[in-house]
Amino acid sequence: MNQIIMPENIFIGKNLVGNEIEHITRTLGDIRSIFEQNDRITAQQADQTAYKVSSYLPEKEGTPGGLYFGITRLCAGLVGDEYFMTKGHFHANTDTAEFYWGIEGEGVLILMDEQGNIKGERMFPGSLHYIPGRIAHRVANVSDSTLSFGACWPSNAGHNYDIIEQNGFTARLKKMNGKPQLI
Ligand code: M6P
Ligand code: ZN
Repeated sequence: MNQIIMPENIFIGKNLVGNEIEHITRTLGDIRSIFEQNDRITAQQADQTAYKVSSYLPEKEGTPGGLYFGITRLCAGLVGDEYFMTKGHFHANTDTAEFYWGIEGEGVLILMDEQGNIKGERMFPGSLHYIPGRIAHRVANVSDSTLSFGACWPSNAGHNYDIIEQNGFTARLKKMNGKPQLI
């Protein structure tokens, strides 16, 4: 009774650890189709990690009112002139929003509305990003080291990857004259 206990899962430094944390890895081969010059990904590079996501999903997927928490670690690199990036998605439950925040490294959060209008927000340690419903979101690493960012989203948001798989984003984040540009 009236006990004070240790939490099961902790966010320590840049790591999310605990028995209930789920870890997924996406290799360059897994996300090959998102890159314009994907023929540049060699068989050897296909096994290379592009990013890892650690998530705490304390509610059953689809539960209204619940929240999920994730840390994504995105490696540095280029496929041709395009920065390593996450797959990107709309939410299946279209009106649900999400927070992203920068933890380590430098990146750009690419936001696209349903009409295809694009906006990029600089991501850096401490940057905070509100992603409203009906906005597709993807993060690119524009630095030479790992980019880590946090995410918090509703447990009934879901992921819709199909629209992005079919049409992509209307602009790509490319390294042009040494600088990131949305083209
Ligand atoms: C964040 C959250 C997750 C998402 C992950 C990777 O942690 O938005 O829901 O899965 O980034 O992004 P994606 O699913 O687009 O590859
Ligand atoms: Zn999302």
